[in-house]
Order: sequence, then structure tokens, then C-alpha cells
Amino acid sequence: MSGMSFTIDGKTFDHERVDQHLTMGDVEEWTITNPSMVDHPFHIHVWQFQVTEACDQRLVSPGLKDTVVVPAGGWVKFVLHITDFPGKAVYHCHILDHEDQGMMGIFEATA
Ligand SMILES: [Cu+2]
Repeated sequence: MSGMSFTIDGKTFDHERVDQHLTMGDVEEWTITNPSMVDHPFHIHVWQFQVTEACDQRLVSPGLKDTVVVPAGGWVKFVLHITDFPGKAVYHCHILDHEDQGMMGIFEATA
């Protein structure tokens, strides 16, 4: 995520592009950084994740979440177990205005 360009990994949403290729059964660890000056609530469809580390300890939680606020200038690390439901889905900022401007990506989970 960067600045006011509303991107993830430097790219705006493209429904024809797969941004993350995942393998069924894997455990992924993602770090989401937010160099912008506003908070972005990061949301994933299909699977829930566990926040294991963050710039603010209050964001770390043993429970499963589908959304976590990534603070302005901060970062969040979480683990995600890729199980069941193969196929494509999206992850995006949960502020609709940001999502509409391109802050969204597609992942595809395959065997
Ligand atoms: Cu946002």
C-alpha cells in the first residue's frame, strides 16, 4: 500500500490478473505494510488469519480475523492456512472508497 495511489504491492486492481498464487495445504505468512498517512483495514475473503506480530502490540491476537487495521506508517504480520475452497478470491482495503480506487488484489489457491 502506498500514498494516495491506492495500490497493493504497487498495483491497482486488475480483474484479469492473479496477484498471489497460493498452494492448498500451505501456511502462508504475510506482512502488510502501510507507508501512507491513513489507516487501511486489510480484509481477505474466504480464509481467516491470525495476527502474530505488528507495529502495535494491541493488534496481535490469538483469535482468527478476516480484517485487521494496518495503521498509518505501520505494519501487521499474520499467518493464513490455505485449506478448503480452491480457486480465486480477493483481498482489499475495507474502506470502500479505497477499494473502488484500486486497493484490491486477487489470489488463486490451487492443489
Ligand atoms: Cu484503505
